Amino acid sequence: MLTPQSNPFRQAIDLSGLWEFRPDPQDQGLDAGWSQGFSGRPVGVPASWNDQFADLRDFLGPAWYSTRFHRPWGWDQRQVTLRFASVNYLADVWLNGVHLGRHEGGHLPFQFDVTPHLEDEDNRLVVRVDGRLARDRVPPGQVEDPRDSHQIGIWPPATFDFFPFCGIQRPVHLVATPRTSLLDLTVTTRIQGDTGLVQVRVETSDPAPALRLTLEGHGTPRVTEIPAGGASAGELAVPAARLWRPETPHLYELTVELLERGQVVDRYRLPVGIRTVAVEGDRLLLNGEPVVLRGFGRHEDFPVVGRGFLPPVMVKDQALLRWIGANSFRTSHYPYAEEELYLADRLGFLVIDETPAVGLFFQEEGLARRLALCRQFTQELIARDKNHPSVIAWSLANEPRSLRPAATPFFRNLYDLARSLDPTRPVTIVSDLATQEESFEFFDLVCLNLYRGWYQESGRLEEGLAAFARILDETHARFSKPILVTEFGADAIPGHHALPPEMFSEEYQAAFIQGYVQAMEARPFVAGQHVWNLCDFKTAQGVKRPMALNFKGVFTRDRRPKLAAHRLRELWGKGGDR
Ligand code: GCB
Repeated sequence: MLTPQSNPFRQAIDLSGLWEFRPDPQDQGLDAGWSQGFSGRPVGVPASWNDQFADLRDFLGPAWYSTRFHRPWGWDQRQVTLRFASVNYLADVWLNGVHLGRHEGGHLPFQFDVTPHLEDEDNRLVVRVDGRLARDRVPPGQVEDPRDSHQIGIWPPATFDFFPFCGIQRPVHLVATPRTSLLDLTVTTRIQGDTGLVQVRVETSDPAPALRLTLEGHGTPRVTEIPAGGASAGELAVPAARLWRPETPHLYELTVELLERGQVVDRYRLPVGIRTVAVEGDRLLLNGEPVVLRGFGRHEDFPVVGRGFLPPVMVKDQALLRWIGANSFRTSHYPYAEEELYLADRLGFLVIDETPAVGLFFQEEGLARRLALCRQFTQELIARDKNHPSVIAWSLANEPRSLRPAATPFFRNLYDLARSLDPTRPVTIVSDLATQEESFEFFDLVCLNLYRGWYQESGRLEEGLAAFARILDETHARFSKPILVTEFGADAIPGHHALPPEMFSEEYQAAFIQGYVQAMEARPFVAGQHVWNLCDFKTAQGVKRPMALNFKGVFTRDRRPKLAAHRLRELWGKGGDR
């Protein structure tokens, strides 16, 4: 699916701003005809609603949004699509009283063809959003059996450790395209000697039109013309290619043009990084060379906007990653805004891109539905992010409660789907079960979350570190694959100091992280060190989360460094490689 773009052939209009909003705790809006339009209280879009209104922090829906817009001049001859970049969790959309459809799942885009429904003036757009937590949703909520959830007794009753923010959280665009247009592009790259090979597959609204592909960025532009009736695919060879890698994230620019009678009728531009990713034995290879990911698990989380789209925070966070010497992050525990990935492409961060499947459990009841949702999310994620050089692996779940027998076939199903959709990237899940996670037999990477010396061996860091080292060695012995430690960390309340270090002090967090990094540096099969978390973040309320915050950030929620941030910067030699 293409990210909206404006040029002389296609235009995107952002509908962000102040919309009308009505909570619907009795679920009466549908019967009361709110789908036809209504006025309520003003709400900022895009953003979560929870932190905008003191009376609605823990309210998860349903709630209604509406806005009005005019059709731009000249658009009556165009194909018009309405695109939502993310609505959490369940969205029903009406335009001028017509139900356009429904989308389930936050953090992934969906769109509707609205060409037949548009009026010249005063178009009424209405969205009903339901963010309630339920056992048959993904991520699930209301799971009370401790065998199936780490999160018991918190409020709201999420089955995951971050606040269940909801609403229209990313931009809503109206996109006008020509009647015959480019629908999708798939770019893959290979390296042969010093030549980069860029393969481009093009999907168009009419089958097999004429196309022109142009790749610019270094040396002579490469151009390929594909005649009408052809394969809608082409390959561009780039001699002496500049490869994309964290230290020098070189981007070429691909222009795809759709031609009718020799005239350009549609155009789309895409940054392209020439690079390969592979797993060989227990090493992860980027462009054929072993690579070690150093970085963080993160969250989209900021005061007032909640999980809302906020470009300055993206820029700030990637600047902090650069400052500290990181080269990587994971989009824990859901896909991040597309802009975050375009930025990572430019700045050279290696991204593990994760679906919203956090807190999965495997009781038979509702399992088929949860699998269908996970398949949908995997498809939508790969469709959205397949062209980013920064994305080097797909993560299909975080910390599933996999000890029930249904877990392994569930993940085999998802693994096969992901590999069939994208054979070019490793596929994994992130687990806290180490050797007991049977699915690591077939996943390409072993991603572990470990908190020994925190949740276990609490306050006894030396014993925790010994347990950590033992688990690394045992897991390596069992699976012989690259191990990425995708989470390790300790809460530190900013300004709390202790000598000797004690839990929740900045010293304990810094010592914990230092001990873990040293243990991983000593093991060449550890291909990734992701500290949990870059920043403190909002959670549900519960006895483990004072101030409803997770304090494992090495930066505070307002992005100030703790002691551990300075310690990491020294340990990671500000970007230096081993
Ligand atoms: C985990 C989870 C993460 C939590 C973290 C913690 O294993 O994956 O979502 O926030 O532990 O701090 O407990």
